[in-house]
Amino acid sequence: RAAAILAAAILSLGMLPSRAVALADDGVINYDEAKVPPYELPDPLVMQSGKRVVTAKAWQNARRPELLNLFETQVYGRPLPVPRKVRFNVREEQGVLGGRAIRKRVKVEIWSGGQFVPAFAFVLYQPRSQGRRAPAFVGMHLFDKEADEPQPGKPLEQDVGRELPGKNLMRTILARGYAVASLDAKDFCPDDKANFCDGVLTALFPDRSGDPAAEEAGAIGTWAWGLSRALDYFECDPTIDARRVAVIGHSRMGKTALWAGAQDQRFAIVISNNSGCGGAALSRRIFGETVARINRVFPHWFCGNFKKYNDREAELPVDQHELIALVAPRPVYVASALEDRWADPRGELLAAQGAQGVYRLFGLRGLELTGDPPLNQPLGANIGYHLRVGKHALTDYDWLAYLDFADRHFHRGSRPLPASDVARSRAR
Ligand code: GTR
Repeated sequence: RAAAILAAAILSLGMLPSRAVALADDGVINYDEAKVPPYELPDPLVMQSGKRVVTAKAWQNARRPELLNLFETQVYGRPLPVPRKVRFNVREEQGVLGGRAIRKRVKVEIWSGGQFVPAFAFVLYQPRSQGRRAPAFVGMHLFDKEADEPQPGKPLEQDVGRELPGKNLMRTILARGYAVASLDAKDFCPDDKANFCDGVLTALFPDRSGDPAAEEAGAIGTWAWGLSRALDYFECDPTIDARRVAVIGHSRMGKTALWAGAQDQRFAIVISNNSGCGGAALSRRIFGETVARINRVFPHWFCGNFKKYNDREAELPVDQHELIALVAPRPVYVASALEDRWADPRGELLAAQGAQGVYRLFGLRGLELTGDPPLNQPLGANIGYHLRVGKHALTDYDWLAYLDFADRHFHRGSRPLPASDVARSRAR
């Protein structure tokens, strides 16, 4: 095992063998660090007018709204409106895992056209209350909602020396005091360019059809809206600490988690796992998946305007380090996998580092690192980062790092339950 870890550890990002791969009709995908073009990143702390932002107040009041607007109009589309009325029905509330936890199935209806329309459903696992509200993780497709004992993470193929303390990951998450909720992307819009407007999108917004127009939300914007609606539920469930909710996602759902967390400041922590192009990776590096390729294969993910930047990344008024910066001053975690070159691990690291100036404005430490990151070593204070061995996946290793990060940032302990709910949970 030590040999395997050592072998993995001597591979640093820069030392990976270089190769360029031709995909059917995509031209050439670059995997060669030497072929990354020279580029200049937009400075998150310089307004479009050229004025420098030097205070946290100026960031919050002027630059943050300016950047949000650019991401809305040029990348993800305008946010869908917040519903006027939402109704939550807890359809099942059952003791699971030997009575140590509770599973809830929640159906959500949204007011539209003069009536409540069934919108989406999700499953929530939470520790049996110890008299305190549980902090929570929420994301799309985090576990199999039908399994009796779902397993959110995937075991790592290589052993990196971190054993799960519980029987499996769900038990570990619950034993550490966290709730975890999983939503289904297709409830909001199917992940299919031919019919992505089916789902709740057209039920609630009947004028939507076809590819997203210039500033219209695509699938990522729609899914992000869904994550905020789950947070609306947490605000109504007195057993959950809605002020300590981490939004998390892997890959396309990592892009979604970042966009949800950038916009909705109620998310207390934002976690991007291997989110790559259109997520945590810098577009201007043109390494692995590119803007042109993602727009061609997934025309329904981003807004219409994003297609203007196919093969013209330098013209983007933003880059993805500024998406990460939009989370400030809240903690954000970016994780990469060594073999996941399609997602450009180095581009994800540079984007995380590129957000640091904004955290410093708030007097916060970001990710202090010079040179290549050590493997399998969580880093950073308010900007967390790790590069683990292995492939594109949300693994138990990743989850354990996120649990530690959340423990550190949620350290003050959650608020007590209201007295009536303490009595109710005792009676169960
Ligand atoms: C790929 C896509 C990536 C990533 C991934 C996933 O096909 O090119 O951007 O989102 O799917 O979600 O697993």
